[in-house]
Amino acid sequence: MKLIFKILLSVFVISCTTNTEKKTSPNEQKAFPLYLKNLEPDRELSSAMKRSFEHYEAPRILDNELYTNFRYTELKGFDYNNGDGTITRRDPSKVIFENGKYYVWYTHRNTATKPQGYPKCNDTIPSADWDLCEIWYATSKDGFTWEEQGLAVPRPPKPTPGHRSVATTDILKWKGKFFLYYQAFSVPSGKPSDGGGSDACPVAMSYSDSPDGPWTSLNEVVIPFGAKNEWDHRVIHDPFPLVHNGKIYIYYKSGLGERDANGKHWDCWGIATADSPEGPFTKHPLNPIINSGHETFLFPFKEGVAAVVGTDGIEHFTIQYAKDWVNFEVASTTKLLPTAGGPYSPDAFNDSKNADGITWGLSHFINAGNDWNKMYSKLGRFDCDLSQKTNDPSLKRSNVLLPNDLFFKYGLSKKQRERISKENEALLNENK
Ligand code: AAL
Repeated sequence: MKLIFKILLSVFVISCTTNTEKKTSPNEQKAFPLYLKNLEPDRELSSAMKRSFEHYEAPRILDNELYTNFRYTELKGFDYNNGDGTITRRDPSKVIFENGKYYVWYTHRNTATKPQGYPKCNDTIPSADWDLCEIWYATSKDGFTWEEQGLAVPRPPKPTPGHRSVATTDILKWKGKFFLYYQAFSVPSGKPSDGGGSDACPVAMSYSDSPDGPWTSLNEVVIPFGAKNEWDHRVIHDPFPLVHNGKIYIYYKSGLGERDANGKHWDCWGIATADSPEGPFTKHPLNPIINSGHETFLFPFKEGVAAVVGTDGIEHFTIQYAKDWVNFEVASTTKLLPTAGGPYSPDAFNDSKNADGITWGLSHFINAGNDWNKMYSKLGRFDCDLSQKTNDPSLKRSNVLLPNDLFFKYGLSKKQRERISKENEALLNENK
């Protein structure tokens, strides 16, 4: 079906874009046909139908390689102290396959108390879920049951960046060696810093000959803050390394503009590239290159790169694609996306010109115990069909029915009910 459709579609699109004859005007043309095979090449189309054929890879969701829904599975092998908030595991790296098993690295916190916020924190009490953390790792034979291996990157001694917390890591394999990039906090998250950032940290790196370590810290920042009035002045978050055209591409997030009514900066993503893992990294002149997604992850797909753009921003809950690795276009919209996903991306480092895509990875679930007074996060597994080779129609279904009570869980606030009753009263008074 896919091949026939693609042939039909290419004939139609070519005729649309190259047809120099005057198109039939809408009034003269017949109704849109029941089957696409009867679609007239010179037909005048509405914006929506034009977009269906020209913007998206395919007008029907089942034929769109960059659409998927997501399925989730609880992981075995991680203990969370009965969810008392003292242990957290979050922000998993990409998953890699080495030595006959899967590896993942993540932010690990094990503190005497749950996070207490700033300035209640101190040298043993965390301000946030990712404060006073280290980078730990785990291995697995099947991606469902994991064996925690323990510490990979500790907090370095003062004054090395990261002495307060090392968090939100990702892995690069380059010329047979392994590199972990991570956020290097020198102050507790929540402490206002230069330019109003309260989650301020640059990116640092440690390296090893083996995924099992030992890891040696470069002991310096590799992706620095932007200058005072630059978009990425406040934070450099979520380093995400991939290999493209013989270079290292690190996608990262920062937040620009004033905080909005919900206290949010405008989350955007940029690229920093280098010829070697320790840098120097050059920030792309077109940065920012993704306009949304506090939680976004990427993977090489065909000759380009895809981005799963999660929470926040005008294009949140979209899957995007950049054939040139810089200019992203929305490829599909979807729901229940992985938060802070770390995909198993076999082509992450092999500079493929026809990368297959992904079918699973790990993500995190914040407030895992549904009790903000015991704030901790846990890791989970997601599965999807964002792969050229895989063809799972159930993962292309769009009408994923959510439990009805989930909708009523997100009810109106007292203030919203008061606004509505005032509107009702005003309407009744107008019509007395
Ligand atoms: C994550 C990431 C960064 C932030 C915090 C931990 O989702 O955005 O790492 O600092 O939240």
